[in-house]
Amino acid sequence: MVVVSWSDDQTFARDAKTEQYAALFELKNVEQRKVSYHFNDLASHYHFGAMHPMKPFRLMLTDHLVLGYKMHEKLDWYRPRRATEEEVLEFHASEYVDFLKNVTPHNADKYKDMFEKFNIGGDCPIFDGMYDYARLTAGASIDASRKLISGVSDIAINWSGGLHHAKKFEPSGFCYVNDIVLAILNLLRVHPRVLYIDIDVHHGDGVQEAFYATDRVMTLSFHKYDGEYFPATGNFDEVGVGMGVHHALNVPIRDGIDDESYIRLFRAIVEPVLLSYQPSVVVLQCGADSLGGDRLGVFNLNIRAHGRCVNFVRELGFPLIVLGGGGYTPRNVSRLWCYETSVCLGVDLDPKLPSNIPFMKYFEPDYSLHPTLSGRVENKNSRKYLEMVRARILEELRYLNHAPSVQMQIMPPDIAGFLEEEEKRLQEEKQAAHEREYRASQEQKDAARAGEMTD
Ligand code: V1D
Ligand code: CA
Repeated sequence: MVVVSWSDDQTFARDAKTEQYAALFELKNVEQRKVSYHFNDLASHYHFGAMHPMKPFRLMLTDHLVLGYKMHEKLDWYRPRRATEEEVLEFHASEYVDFLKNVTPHNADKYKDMFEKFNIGGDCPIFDGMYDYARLTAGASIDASRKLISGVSDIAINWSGGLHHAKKFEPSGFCYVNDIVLAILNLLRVHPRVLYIDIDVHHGDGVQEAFYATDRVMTLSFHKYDGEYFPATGNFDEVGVGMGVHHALNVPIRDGIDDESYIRLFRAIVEPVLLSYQPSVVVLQCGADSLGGDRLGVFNLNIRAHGRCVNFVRELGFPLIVLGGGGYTPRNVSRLWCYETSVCLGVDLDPKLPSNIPFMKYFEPDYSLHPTLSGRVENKNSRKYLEMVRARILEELRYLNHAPSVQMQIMPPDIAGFLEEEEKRLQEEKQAAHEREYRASQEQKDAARAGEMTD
């Protein structure tokens, strides 16, 4: 039995069965991992509208903090391209992409009849450069997935991504193109199983829906749920369908959860999910609206607690894509994602913000990386409730007592064609590896026999 050190206080043992499924990707020493940062500054210049809570400017603030702390010296820094139309079409319907491509605030009148059909309105307005913005954010996530696939990066960060609500046929919840689904589809060309974890305060419904019928992706979302809070989905009973049954997990949380309860719940769920599902790559959506003091959020988390969840996943050692998401108090969003960049790098930052950064006024009066954000909302999550949540998820996991096959019998039609070729290649690779192993063992035996004869 090989014992893999997982983190300071955790040890995971690999038995023969785990070994059998874990052969495709080597776990590296977490401190040696290469981290890439995918950000096109153009994405931070778009405006959803004066009253709209989504402010791409938060990305510029994040960028200034990351540069101010000089983390760019330790990161592989990329300025990604826009996703191509062809790439966007890997998930989104052509009718919807045509609409996104053509509509502008200036010609909106011409398209008015389509607004209801395409869910255009308060949450998802038509704004200048909307499609360009969506393609920039998606291009960054696709590039991040490519860096993992090629092995150039072990961790790839895109804070402009994580737009988890976008659907195949329509935008939703400030998200127009689902960069996460596009990145995961790309990972599935090579990786047998993808684990998607979502710590945005909202349910990751768009990603869940896209992979609801496959066992190649497990979606796990932690979110506020009361049946009304946007998007009003994500109760325990959404577990997947067909081949995907038991591969969607939802952790419904009440208002005001605090640091300790959240971290405990996160670890208590993520650890067994990993053991049961055995992914070969992890995608983590780090929505910053789960912080205390968020304009739309209702939790009580501090920056360190949110970062502890990221660190917990990082320490597992899997290839990892780290994405942004929601977050509506820009000064805290930028602090969080700067801090989480340092977590990915495994470096410590001075809690006092660097003094040489633009927009310093945003960080008044404390100029700290870790302002107190907790304690503003009453915690409605009793111990008993959280214990029940944990037990419900573990119960669901019992159905997953083995890693699902790499082979898929039934796939959603749009994903199936896309993956067929990769599946074949993967099987051939496995067969070739088996044959190599067999030949090597025969050669060893032959050599031993030859040795016996000469002794
Ligand atoms: F407060 C607003 C002002 C202007 C426009 C929209 C809003 C707003 C606040 N909250 N919109 C919402 C949520 N929408 C509703 C609608 C009411 N209808 C019946 C639905 O409650 C949408 C919240 C979206 C959250 C997005 C996200 O944080 O999860 C995200 N993640 O990645 C990117 C965004
Ligand atoms: Ca979530």
